Amino acid sequence: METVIAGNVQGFKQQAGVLNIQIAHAEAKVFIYSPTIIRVSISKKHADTDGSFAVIRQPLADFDVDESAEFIKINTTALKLRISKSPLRFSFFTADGKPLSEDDARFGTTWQGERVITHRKLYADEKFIGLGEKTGNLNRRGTSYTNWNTDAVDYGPKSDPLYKTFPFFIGLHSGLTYGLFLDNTHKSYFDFGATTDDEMSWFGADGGDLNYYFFGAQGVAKIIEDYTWLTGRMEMPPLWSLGYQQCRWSYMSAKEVLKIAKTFRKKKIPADVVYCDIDYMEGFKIFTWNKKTFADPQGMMDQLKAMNFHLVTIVDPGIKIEEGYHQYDEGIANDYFAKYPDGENYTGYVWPGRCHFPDFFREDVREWWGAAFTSLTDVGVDGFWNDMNEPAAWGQNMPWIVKFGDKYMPEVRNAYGMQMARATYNSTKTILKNKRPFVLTRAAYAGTQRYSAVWTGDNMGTDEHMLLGQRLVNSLGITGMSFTGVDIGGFTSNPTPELMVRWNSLGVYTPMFRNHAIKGSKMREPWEWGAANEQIIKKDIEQRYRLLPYIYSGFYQSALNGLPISRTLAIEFPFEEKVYYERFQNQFMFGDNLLVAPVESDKMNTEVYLLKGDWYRLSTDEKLKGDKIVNVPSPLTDLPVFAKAGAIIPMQNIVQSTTEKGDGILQLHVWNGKEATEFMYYEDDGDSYDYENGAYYKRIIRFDPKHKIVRLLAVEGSFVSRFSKVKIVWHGFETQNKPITSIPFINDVIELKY
Ligand code: MIG
Repeated sequence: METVIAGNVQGFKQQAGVLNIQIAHAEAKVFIYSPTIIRVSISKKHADTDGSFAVIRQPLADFDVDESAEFIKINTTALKLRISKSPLRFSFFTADGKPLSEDDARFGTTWQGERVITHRKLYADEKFIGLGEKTGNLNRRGTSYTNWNTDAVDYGPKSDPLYKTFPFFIGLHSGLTYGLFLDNTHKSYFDFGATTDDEMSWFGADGGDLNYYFFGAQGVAKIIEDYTWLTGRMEMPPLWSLGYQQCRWSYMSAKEVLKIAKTFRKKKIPADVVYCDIDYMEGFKIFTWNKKTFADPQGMMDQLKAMNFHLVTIVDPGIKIEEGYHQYDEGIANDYFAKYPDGENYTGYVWPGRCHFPDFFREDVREWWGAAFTSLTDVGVDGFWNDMNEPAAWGQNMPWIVKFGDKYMPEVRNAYGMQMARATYNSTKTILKNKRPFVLTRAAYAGTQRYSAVWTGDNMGTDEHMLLGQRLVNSLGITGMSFTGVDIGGFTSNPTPELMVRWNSLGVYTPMFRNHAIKGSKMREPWEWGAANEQIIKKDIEQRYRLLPYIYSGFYQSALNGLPISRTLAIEFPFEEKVYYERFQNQFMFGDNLLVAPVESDKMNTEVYLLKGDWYRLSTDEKLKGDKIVNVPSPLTDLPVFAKAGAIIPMQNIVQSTTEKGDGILQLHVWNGKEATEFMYYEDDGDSYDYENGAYYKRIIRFDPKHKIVRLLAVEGSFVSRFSKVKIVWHGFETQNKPITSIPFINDVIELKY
């Protein structure tokens, strides 16, 4: 096999917002999307149409290009791109000339057949974070990864690849930050100096264009903001989906589903969601209900609704080959399935037996398939779970000659799950009219945050997996996926009672709080662990419900600027070494104000790295000095969680579900601190799209220690808060304020002196 190295520039021309550069074997195109985002696409042959599953923005119409003897030069207000001509190499600098990322001078971009790789210089102190759902350490330096969406059942703390593809990472060196998104759905590769004598990093794909977006904003949060500007942000999720979710493979009958829901209510353990895994269907046929065990779905749904429960049902891609089955007949009649090159429908075995697979890359197929959700929505289902969409079939090795749309499987495999989630989301959004659907998908590609939440697949019931899961969640957050969760308790094995309790307490601080277990495992519900453990689990779930006003405001931030809910400490402190220590790398900020330290179930004391500033243990108000490592008790009843000095955290009273209105009092918890702080409080009806037309309630809350005042600024938006009173709860103030009083939660400025 010949290796071709990108050679000298033979000519270049600029037209309508794109710079075209010719070399002997290929061409490069350069586009500018914003002062901090430059796109480079290098290809032996660019396609005529320039499509992307991920990107939702257009490049600028025009920009200036300069030339010198050695370079083609592009400057934005934030970035300098220097393209060397002999040979073609790309180097990015800050506006004041500091190197951010440079092609390896020797190799730049190379081809071996269709495989295309770009080699980059590795800086001595360079660290890498990102790539979404990838195992390993927070700092990915010295490791390598492959993107190839896989049904990774039995994955371990080092397995790769898993279910999802997010070819986006952030590089950190010399006090500088940059991001790089390789928008290519082929099997792709990222090597962060794994085996290159610390000389270079490299990335590329088995085919397609070496098409990347370079982000030059300074600050990790700003890069995430730019990345999610480019690829989109999540919409506000339905509030009910932020409550506690109880799942299992499977609750086998309507009777069992109802029994589970009733038990939550009887035991007064808050919950919002119960799931139906594959066994609710007739012979695993998608969009059917089992006639015996789920004989009266409407009756079941009515009872669930009366108990304020929502139901989420699973749908897999595989359509059973069976004449007389509606989806099969229509799919055949209209030619909606993925094909072999000779036009035959591809067949694979999954749960239903022999199956065909909808070609979700076609709009007509997405619409056809999506319209069938009425079989679920008609009875009142409003949550939809997409599984097996890597796509997976028994044997896990779909032939490479299967065709989706006008492309073969290897070219687009990594986007199949995303297209299924897109079909699910768009159609259920239409069907449910002005109600927000909840969509959860296992496979995903960059941009999936626009359609769906994700969970991290089939993990195990071990401490190691609990900590790994937290890293996966934190890392997914870097790549725009804010609504994420893991199977709490571990999917494929039984956790010890201690681990179940600990993991549940961590679930409180996970964007999606879902307990799920494999068929054949021990029952997993909160009351299955003995009376004492049940009380701890219940108390933790109650804590989740108390925090919902804070959590919902966090989701709003995410919808607004892409900042995740669970944030690795590297977002705020990318150059603080301790953040990357193995013993601290799982720590994260949950929203603006809470630092959470995940810890194994058998450790009753743990070391926590507190960032600079002062902190208060959430459970005790004990004050701790930051910028140091502290050893704190970590009993199963008290996960180490700390509020930042100056934290403003809105809470509510305990309710049994998000449908319950509660006592109408917003509890505003404020922790004393030396510096002024601000919190953006956000509320809306929690289940419609009216917020897009101004029906929200938003106000800034300021803590001003200099003037000893907490000020709630005037309200923005037309929504009437569901709280009628506000009660300030002071933490760590010397003169403990007069007894806590509730005052009217009016729309005008509210001032509270202390
Ligand atoms: O072949 O639907 O990851 O959450 O419970 C297994 C049954 C299929 C895999 C999912 C898991 C789900 C299970 N599914």
